[in-house]
Amino acid sequence: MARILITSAIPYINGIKHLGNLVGSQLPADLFARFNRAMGHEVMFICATDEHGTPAELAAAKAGKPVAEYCAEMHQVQAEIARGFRLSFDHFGRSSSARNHRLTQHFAGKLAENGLIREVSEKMIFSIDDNRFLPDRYIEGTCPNCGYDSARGDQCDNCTKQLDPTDLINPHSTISGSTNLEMRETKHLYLMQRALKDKLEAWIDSKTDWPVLTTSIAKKWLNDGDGLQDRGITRDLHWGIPVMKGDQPWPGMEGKVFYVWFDAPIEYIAGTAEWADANGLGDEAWERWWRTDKGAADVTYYQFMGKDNVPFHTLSFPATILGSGEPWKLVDYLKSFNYLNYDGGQFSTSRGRGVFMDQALSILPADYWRWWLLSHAPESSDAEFTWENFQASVNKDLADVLGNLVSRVTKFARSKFGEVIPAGGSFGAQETALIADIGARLRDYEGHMAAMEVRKAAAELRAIWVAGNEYLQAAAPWSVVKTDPEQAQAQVRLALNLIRIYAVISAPFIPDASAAMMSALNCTDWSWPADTPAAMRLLPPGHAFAVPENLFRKITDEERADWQARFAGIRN
Ligand code: B3M
Ligand code: ZN
Repeated sequence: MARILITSAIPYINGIKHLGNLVGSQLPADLFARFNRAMGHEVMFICATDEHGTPAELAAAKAGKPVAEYCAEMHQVQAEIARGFRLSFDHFGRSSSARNHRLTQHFAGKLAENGLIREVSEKMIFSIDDNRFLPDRYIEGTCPNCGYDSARGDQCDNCTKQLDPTDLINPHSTISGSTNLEMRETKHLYLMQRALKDKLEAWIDSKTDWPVLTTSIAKKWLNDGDGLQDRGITRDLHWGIPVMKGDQPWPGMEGKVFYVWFDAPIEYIAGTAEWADANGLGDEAWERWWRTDKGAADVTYYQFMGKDNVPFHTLSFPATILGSGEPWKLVDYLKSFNYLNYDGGQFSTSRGRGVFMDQALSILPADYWRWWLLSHAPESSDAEFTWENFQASVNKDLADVLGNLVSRVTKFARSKFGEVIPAGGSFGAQETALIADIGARLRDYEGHMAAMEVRKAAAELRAIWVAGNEYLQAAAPWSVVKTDPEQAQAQVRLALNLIRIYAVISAPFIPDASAAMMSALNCTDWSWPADTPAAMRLLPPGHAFAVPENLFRKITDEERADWQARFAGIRN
């Protein structure tokens, strides 16, 4: 049994995420967590809301609420939606937690002790009309790297380059739109990433099994142009983690907070501590996941995120960890995703274009979305959501292939042999061939799942469903029953066992449908079909079952057209 630590990028608190956000981190992380639990591994799966910084302040101001209240409410909203999508976090934490305050201040203190923090008196952009400094998202302008005209003060969304507000060309305030800006003196802390460059490079070079997308982005920012920059890790904001050196005040830093991207990844650790607190466990319970000197040496740590978050996870956060000089766990495997586009354009939170998580659940159950999103995950390139494709996948894969098999088999079995697994006959050549085929495909499926090849895993799972349909088509128990009812009983017995196998192996993708299949089979044995021939005989003759409700319904053309119109823009 392996020990597997999984974190998903923690979504910003400033509103409900769209399906592109979901498929870029939380959903594939959940797939992987569920698979590893099913394989019998010990899993810790952590996510949280990312509550600090300008995104939170701006959204709270827009909602007319104090920022702490806004964050508390939005955390509940996001937690509820996560439950709706069946995201199986062991803990869904908050980066504003006391645990994260303490840990973030701890890391800053260690970095300072190790000589990796310098204080810089610098001129920052001050908005005269807004009477405040304009860090990060309070300022927008043209990206000096790619020319994109809505680059933010901390990062360009177009080319992913990490920026400082002063890098922007033609900057303006996002509060007032004002360009009446001046440079004013203020003091900030910088993390000396340059000093860690060799260590970071050696570490990244050691990751030969990482996806190309991940390492190419990491190396790009490590070596391109002016190379790795020291990063400002403090801000002139009110909302955030107060700048402290461990539990000591930091002279000259009064009234300032840490930069949101400094504290957000630390929340992965803090979130695990929150999990321990919530379960009444001591520090050793979370430290054994994170401290290699306290039991985490045998943990394998996987991170999931969209490509825009890769620089922060391959450079900034590892710089914090390595620079601390303490034995914290570094990520072992970083799975990153391209973007999911929406119907010929981009998903846009600001313009309300595309489907947002709450809206998705109000139209159809989680499994429909989970299946489409995962089977079309933007792995090797950007992917596109279209309603036509969604309708076709749901109707074909879920309703026709899987749903139909379950309903056909259970109904036929009930009508001919009653609601128990029939005892007659024995498996012949066709059944043996199917068992061998499913067994081989299962090993492929496990391989893809373990390698986080999400699309390939989905394709193999679908192929396993199809193989069952093809077997039924060829075996035709509905004809055989007329001439050789014993043989038909054996076929039905196999098919009912196949449904249990489908339930178990499909659960990481479509957990609700799997639960419905298991409950119809009156079965609580979720054991993974490692031994396929044995798994095909697991439900014994005489075992009672029931015909389930239809697992999936089809999406009609009218619905598709209606939804297409409804989600074209401007969320209201
Ligand atoms: N909140 C950005 C995002 O939601 C950011 C991720 C933080 S991961 C530590 O895409
Ligand atoms: Zn750019």
